[in-house]
Amino acid sequence: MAAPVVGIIMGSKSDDPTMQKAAAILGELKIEYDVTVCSAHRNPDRTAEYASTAEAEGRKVIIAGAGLAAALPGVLAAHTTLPIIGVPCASGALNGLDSLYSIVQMPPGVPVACVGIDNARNAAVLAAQILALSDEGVRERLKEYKANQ
Ligand code: RP5
Repeated sequence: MAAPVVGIIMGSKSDDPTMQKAAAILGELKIEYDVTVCSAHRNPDRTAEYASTAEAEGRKVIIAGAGLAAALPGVLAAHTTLPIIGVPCASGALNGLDSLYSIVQMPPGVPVACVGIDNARNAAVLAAQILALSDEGVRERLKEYKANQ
């Protein structure tokens, strides 16, 4: 069975309250998604497998949230050419600045889109904008969403 077009993945269950904001927007825009908890550091093999199989499974965009030394979006990007949108999650002593820098400072040739700290909502809107390039229904719902905010 095909996977939903958007995969939301996060490094820990503790990121869920932040990442639910992305899920809510995708639901509002009637975009299919699923949610996975998988840490780049604690579950490295499963993370690589998730990214390596994502395109063949039918995914089109991945939204990846992580805190602290947030390797998850970058590790996913290392294993797929699908667009990855990283969400730096605020936690720990540096309150998300560490995650922001980890996600945004990718080496040349392996980009990851990065939204603001805890701004999972923008990650969902950006994912919708990517899908809207080839999906007229999403494009129309997105226009309405943006006009009404
Ligand atoms: C990161 O470490 C996770 O993304 C989370 O933001 C942070 C803390 O994880 P827990 O110790 O709460 O599981 O990998």
